[in-house]
Amino acid sequence: MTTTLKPLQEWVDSVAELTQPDNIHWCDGSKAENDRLTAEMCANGTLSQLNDETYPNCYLHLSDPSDVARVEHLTFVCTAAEEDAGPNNNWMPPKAAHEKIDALFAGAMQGRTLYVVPYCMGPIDSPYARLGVEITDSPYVVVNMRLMTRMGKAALNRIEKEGTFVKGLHSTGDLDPERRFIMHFPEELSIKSIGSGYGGNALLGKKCHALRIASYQARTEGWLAEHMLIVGIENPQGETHYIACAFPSACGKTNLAMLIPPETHAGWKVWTVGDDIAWLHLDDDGRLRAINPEAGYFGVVPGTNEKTNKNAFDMIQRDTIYTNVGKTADNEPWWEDKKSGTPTTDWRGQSYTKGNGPAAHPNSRFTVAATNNASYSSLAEAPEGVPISALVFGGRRRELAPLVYEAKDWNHGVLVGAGVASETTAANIGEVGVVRRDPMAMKPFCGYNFADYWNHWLSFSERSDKLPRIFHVNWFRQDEDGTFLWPGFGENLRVIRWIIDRCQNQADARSTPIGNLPSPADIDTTGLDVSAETMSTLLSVNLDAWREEMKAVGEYLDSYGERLPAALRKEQETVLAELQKAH
Ligand code: SAT
Ligand code: MN
Repeated sequence: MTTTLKPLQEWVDSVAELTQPDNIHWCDGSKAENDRLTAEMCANGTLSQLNDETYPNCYLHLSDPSDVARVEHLTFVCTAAEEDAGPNNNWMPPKAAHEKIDALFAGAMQGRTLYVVPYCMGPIDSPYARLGVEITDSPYVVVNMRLMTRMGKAALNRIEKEGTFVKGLHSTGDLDPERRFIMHFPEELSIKSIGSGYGGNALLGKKCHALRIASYQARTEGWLAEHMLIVGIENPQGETHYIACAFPSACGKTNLAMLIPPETHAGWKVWTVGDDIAWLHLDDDGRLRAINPEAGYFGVVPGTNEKTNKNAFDMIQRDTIYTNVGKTADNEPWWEDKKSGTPTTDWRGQSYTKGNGPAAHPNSRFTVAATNNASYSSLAEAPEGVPISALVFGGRRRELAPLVYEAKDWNHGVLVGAGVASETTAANIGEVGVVRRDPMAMKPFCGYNFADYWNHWLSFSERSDKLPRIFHVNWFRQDEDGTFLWPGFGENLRVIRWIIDRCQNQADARSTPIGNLPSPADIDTTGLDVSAETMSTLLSVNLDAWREEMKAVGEYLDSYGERLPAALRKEQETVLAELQKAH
């Protein structure tokens, strides 16, 4: 297989000349190709097969111990003008960036095979889908891309028809963090990544293309590429409402996308459309519609069990690639909070000893096709996507942010999103548990200046009067002893119900300076072991603390200088003034 598309063939030729591979292979996405690559990786130790009786068709990959998460400090957005990348991104001039990274690519594929991976982000027949080609020297990346995207022949056919595609060049290089860079050239629709084999750094269709490049493209084309799960909530009457929720990495998007209703909620069903990324478009009627550009899940393994996420637990019993988990003596995968089995080997491949760190890395991952998920929505492949009733922002915050509140209107909702703060997680190399601003959960993923991004968000209120309402949730409130106040997981459906009822004008709320909150009585707590006092803590607004928060949000917005939209500043001033008046 090669291609009839000249620019694609020329690009592959020029990359081969630079990187000097021994072989070139064009991926067709077939099972036979996948089986062959898997067998080769098992033979050379890149993969090992897990217990085929209890975990059929499951494999374990252990990455280099220095290569287990995204690397925001080595991730660059290289626009011609520095201000276009904004204070939210690391920046390098495109020419300097190409020179720096091309020097690392020179000869990098000697002794290796260069794989050409054509892929489609979104249902293959969707007008909203976008195409890409990743060149990589990692067969692990190829088999992951096959699960995470529509990869192979059908994608190449569409690329040849349309002629436009995002170019992604990847090599694992020598895995030295000193020679690791993830560079984006949004003006050229291209990506270059070297020195890492880990998910978000190496599976270029995901964060690099579907968020950083796509967010840039979306702004010029009038849509949104967001770090959001998409989930359908079906009530006992059979009506389904879709919501899209933006939470930072490793804050429970996969769990919410696959939620199992609690026993008290007979007749309710939850349908997964996507667990990480949403592409949102206004349709001809002015309704916001979402597609999931991905075809699989790259989820956090630790904490997954029959109680926290039974759908995920079940779907990773087969056809799954595990990365950086531990193993039992029976060659089964093991992770913290799995609730069964005993680890004998840890994620470094060393024998497991208690007190010597976790068996599974906190950012260990599963890769699995979406079709393995029992709650996979029948509309997940719909070319036109699903209509969105509510957008929900959230973060991981021990204090301050209530369980749920509703923005007063769209523009206030943009401020709520812009002000999101969350504790950092193991999904990025760096300190864990530090509160930082993570607007719209897009801090690591917005491919251009946040000031322009907020302006783009604000522009939607002029384009439609049928926009979804905007909410903020926080499942992670704790008391002074560090105990979680809200049970979370399946019980979050109780909060989602209030959100959907609000969208239908069927639920009450009280107005406060930060937005509209339910009274404790508005959230159904039947059968739940949460005291009235706790509910009132979860649903209260600490005016003193919020005044400080709103001032801090103002200072954060100031750091975007002249480009900050005046309308966003006005929203912040209004909320602060109301908080001051309420004193
Ligand atoms: O590494 S990924 O970016 O793919 C996962 C995540 O951090 O959200
Ligand atoms: Mn994510």
